[in-house]
Amino acid sequence: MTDFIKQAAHVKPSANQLRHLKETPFYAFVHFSPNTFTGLEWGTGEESPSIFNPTELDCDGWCEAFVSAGMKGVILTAKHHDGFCLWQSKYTEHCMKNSPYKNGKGDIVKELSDACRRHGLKFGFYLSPWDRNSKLYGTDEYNEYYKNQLTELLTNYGDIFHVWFDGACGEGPNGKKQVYDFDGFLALIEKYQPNATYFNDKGIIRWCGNESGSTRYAEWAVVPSELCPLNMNIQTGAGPLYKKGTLDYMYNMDDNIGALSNILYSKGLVFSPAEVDMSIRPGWFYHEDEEPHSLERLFNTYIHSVGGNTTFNLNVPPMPNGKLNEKDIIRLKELGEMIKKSFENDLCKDAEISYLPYSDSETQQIIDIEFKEIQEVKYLELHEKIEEGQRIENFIVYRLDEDGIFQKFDEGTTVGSNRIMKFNPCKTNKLRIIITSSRDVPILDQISVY
Ligand code: OTN
Repeated sequence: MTDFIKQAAHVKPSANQLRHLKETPFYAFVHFSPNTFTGLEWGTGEESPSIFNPTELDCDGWCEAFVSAGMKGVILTAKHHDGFCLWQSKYTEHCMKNSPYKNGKGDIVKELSDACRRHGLKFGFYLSPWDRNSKLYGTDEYNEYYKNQLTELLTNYGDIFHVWFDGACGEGPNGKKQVYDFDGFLALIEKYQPNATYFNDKGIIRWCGNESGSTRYAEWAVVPSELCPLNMNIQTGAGPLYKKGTLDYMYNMDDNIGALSNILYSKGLVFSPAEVDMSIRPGWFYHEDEEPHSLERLFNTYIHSVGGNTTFNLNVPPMPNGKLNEKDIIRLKELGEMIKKSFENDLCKDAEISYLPYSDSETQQIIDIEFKEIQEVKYLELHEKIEEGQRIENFIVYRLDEDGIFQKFDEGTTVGSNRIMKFNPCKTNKLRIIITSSRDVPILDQISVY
């Protein structure tokens, strides 16, 4: 068993995953399609291209708002479930060619990807595998159609940092079932954008398992290779019995998928960090009767996602005129200011940090952080050297009180690429972190206190 635990501690990220975690922990999702004009969340595919006409499209304004929030990238729904393509596709008429925007010459993908470069943001796209417009859907020919569209997006708009494959599909038993050539899709990314990551239920970047922004108490980037997407049948018990000797009982919405109890019987472990995808408003698309979520909710989601070993993909839906709603622009600016203000003064810069053994086991460690004077402490930020694997299982934080006694102050589980602990503010001149459990020698490459 201990050998297996050590193996689990050495499952490492790819260069693309490491770059994604380090360079784009927080990015914007932009849901923009005929749904913006119909008020639907799942378009029927019967919408006329003539309704898609964002007369005041302002991609620079979008990017300014995203930059103000501290976001590092943007992902556009280039094609949502309704099948309408926000670019000039050679493979369908259900695209910008037949939109009145710029008299059929418009290309939203180009306008946004160009604006991203002007504002120092990375660009990515969402291409819905589910397509309610294409008559090919449900046949092998659809895979060729989809791969042609994917190739257009991968080759005509510059560097792509992230490709987003939504797993949603509403086709019921009487609907057209599509068997996707996912290996073929991924081969195109490898061929044309080898530095890009991709998102799906269990991929290079894994779905966190909900769309409300809630995060796991302990988020492991190292999970069983058998992790399967949510299987509603198993959920409702209507599905097949679990196949003996498999992990069919465990799927991507489970809470503790990376815990030892779940990885122990795995046939293999993979590095697959989670992404938290959530919308700034109740809907993914713009609805004028909705309001943006509170600053507190968005900030706490940031703390628990970016500071919970995941990335945060926050959706901001443009209005039919092509601009962001002023309330969303203000909320994004407020969020960026709160993040900046909360983490701009690292008290560890002037502190003395010492490492001491806690026991005969090198997987337990004491880290003392001594400030030159009494400080008010609100946040602790820890980063494991994730390129060496994710290891820390549990840690306890103590503060030295006015009587010189260490008082237990907080306790955490996983750390990973980033763990932010938010404390009830307290005054102390010394913190002690005891790493009580780790899968191998813990290696931290950042300790910050704010
Ligand atoms: O009805 N749904 O499709 C649905 C309801 C609640 C939450 C998610 C979904 S779809 C779900 O979206 C995820 C991204 O947010 C992933 O793409 C999953 O594969 C997909 O099933």
